[in-house]
Amino acid sequence: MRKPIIAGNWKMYKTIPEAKELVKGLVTKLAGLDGVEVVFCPPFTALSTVKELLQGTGHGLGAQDLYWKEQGAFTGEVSPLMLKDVGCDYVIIGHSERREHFGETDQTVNQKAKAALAHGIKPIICVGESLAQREAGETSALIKGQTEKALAEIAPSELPKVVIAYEPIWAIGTGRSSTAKDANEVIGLIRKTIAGMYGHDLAEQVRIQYGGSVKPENVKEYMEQPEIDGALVGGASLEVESFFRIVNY
Ligand code: G2H
Repeated sequence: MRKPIIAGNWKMYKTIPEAKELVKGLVTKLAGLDGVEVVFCPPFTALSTVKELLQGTGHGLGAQDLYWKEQGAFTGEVSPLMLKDVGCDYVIIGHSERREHFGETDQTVNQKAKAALAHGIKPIICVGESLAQREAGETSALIKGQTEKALAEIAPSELPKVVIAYEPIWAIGTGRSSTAKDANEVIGLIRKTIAGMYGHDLAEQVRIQYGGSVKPENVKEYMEQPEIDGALVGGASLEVESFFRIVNY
């Protein structure tokens, strides 16, 4: 059985004192939580602080991006070695905001995913269609293509460490979420795509999250769907009470 995984993607929010307040509050409230893997994805600047606060809790730490080289003259970039050094268990790769504003492509997503795995960091790979693509009936082809390109050359032995997040772009931070049934359908397609590459048994081991305006009020519907194994939560992960309620769906 796949263990549900709920990750808070803080995006470009939270100073160090704010991060401390949020994580301290959540660690206290989540003590004893069982059955759900919780991952905190703060900005790079707060990774070290959050790691310290998570010691002994069992919760995971994730970064929001990485570069695929170990080191070098790449001003402004952060390497997998550095993420490992600070104690990251996960890294979000290919979020639509990075694809849209920072030139992320299916090819760079693939390079980053391979680099993360090579350093023992589990990638949370984001895929998702825009509203125009959905309305043009392109969702299935696009999602299949994004999934195949992201996973290219990833060894079968590494696949169970990969998490995929299906985030329809039109549902991100808009308050407009995909229906649970629609999300389940697309996530089923992602799993089928993975099965086409790696076989049914391995595809059954991959956890696939839904992301896009997940809130305490709607999380249960998503988590009840058979194909949905978790959530990638943005806005609603920034406050103790709302993220607590989501994780305790
Ligand atoms: C989608 C999600 C988290 P939000 O980007 O990755 O953000 O929950 O604010 O829509």
